[in-house]
Formats: sequence, C-alpha cells, structure tokens
Amino acid sequence: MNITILSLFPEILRGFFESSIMARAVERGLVSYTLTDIRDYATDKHRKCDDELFGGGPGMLMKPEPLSAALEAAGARQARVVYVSPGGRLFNQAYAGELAHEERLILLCGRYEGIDQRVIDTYVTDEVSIGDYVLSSGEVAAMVLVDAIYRLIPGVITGESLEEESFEGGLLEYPQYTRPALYDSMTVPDVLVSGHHANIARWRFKKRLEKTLLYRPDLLQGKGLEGDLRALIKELTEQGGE
Ligand code: 9WO
Repeated sequence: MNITILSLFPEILRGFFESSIMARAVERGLVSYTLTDIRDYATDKHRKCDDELFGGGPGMLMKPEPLSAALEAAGARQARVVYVSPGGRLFNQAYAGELAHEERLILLCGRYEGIDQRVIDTYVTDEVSIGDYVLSSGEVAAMVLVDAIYRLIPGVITGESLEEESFEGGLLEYPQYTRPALYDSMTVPDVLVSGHHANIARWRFKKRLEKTLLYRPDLLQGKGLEGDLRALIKELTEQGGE
C-alpha cells in the first residue's frame, strides 16, 4: 500500500513514519509513503493557503487552489481520498480493515477551521472522524488512522498477536500479566500459572466478555449474546477459573 499524506506541517508526521514498526514495514516493501507539503502548491509569492470565510465567521479556511493542485499531483482521481474531520464517519476496526485493502490511500489533513467544501465535493471519497472531539490539527487524527490501518496489511504484524488483539473478534482484551508473579503484594490469577491451557482460554474469554459488557456493551449488539450473555458469564464462572 502507498499512503500519501497532504499536510501544511508534514514534519509532524515524519517521526511517526520513521518509527520502528512502520519503518520495518517500509523496509520490507509492505508500505510506502509520501509526505506532501500543501504549501508547495500555493501559487502566490506568500504561499498563502488560507483565507477568510465567505459569509463571515471566526477563523480562516484552507483555500481550494493549493489543495486541488496537491491532490491532482498525488493522483487523487485514481485513489481513495480520506479527509479527517470531526464531521465524518466514525472510524473503527472494521473501517480500518476496509481501508487496509486499498492499494493507494491519500489522507488530507485540515488546519484552521477546515477546508473549502468544493475540494471535499470534488476529491474526498471518505470523510472520517476518530471521535466526537475537535483536535488542534488533522495530522493527529491522520496518524491514528495510519497506525490502525497499516497494522492490518498482511505481513506487517504477526497473525497470532493481531488475532488476539482488542476488537479482533469484536471483544475487548483480557487482563494481561507478566513477571514478577508477586508485585507490590499483588499476585497473578492462579489459572494463568496453572499450565491448563483450556482453563486459561476459558478464563480469558470470560474476562473479555465481562470487560466488553462493562465498558462497551454496544460491541455485543447483534452477536446473539445479549440475552444469554449474563448466563454465559455465570456458567463460565461456575465452571472454574477465577
Ligand atoms: C473543525 C470543526 C469544528 C466543529 C465542527 C466541525 C469541524 N470540522 C473541523 C475541521 O475539519 N477542522 C480541520 C481539521 C482543521 C482544524 C483541525 N482539524 C481537525 C480535525 N480538528 N479535529 C479533527 C478531527 C479529525 C478526525 N476526528 C476527530 C477530529
């Protein structure tokens, strides 16, 4: 997959792309990326990329000409173009999986109060939100998207750890422990040091159900578990395993 990110501050993203796992994925040819400074496509001598809003209102808006020139240069008409915005479709693991199958992805990062609507109408295929809050920059949201997407590209992360991760299988992760077995008077659940793999798997599944029920019952909608969920947890608890 090739990821092109259009931004007024591409240097914010460079460190992220040069981080360990991403750098290894790039070295292995699984991912390639281009960081484009939108200001390079501004035509006036001051390289102006923003202007006041028609109809008035606070702040400035990103001008359409530099954006469309940068998008055309990036091949936007032959790619999936994602604009990260609070007003977009809510991003989640399934959406990340869908985007991970794209050969070419262009991410558009806004600044100021956003971008001219005509650019969205002409080029943007997906307006995506990472949550109901307004950030100081689109770059932060773009890094969240890239991090969630590139991990799902075959070969980037080993299959086993990916399979076990939160949201894979639609449940939150179980509690995890490592050495020492006794830390600050707190021990590790006996089942995890029992060596009984079936009991460990049952305990972990029960913990995933409990945590999902507590924090994200919405993830269980439509799983056919709603009615039986509590009974299932009770049954797992009675069968043993803490
Ligand atoms: C800001 C804004 C405020 C209220 C209602 C809608 C809004 N859209 C934007 C917007 O697109 N802002 C641009 C991108 C420019 C300013 C920084 N940007 C931004 C993106 N702030 N917050 C986000 C964002 C992106 C994805 N998910 C959540 C927030």
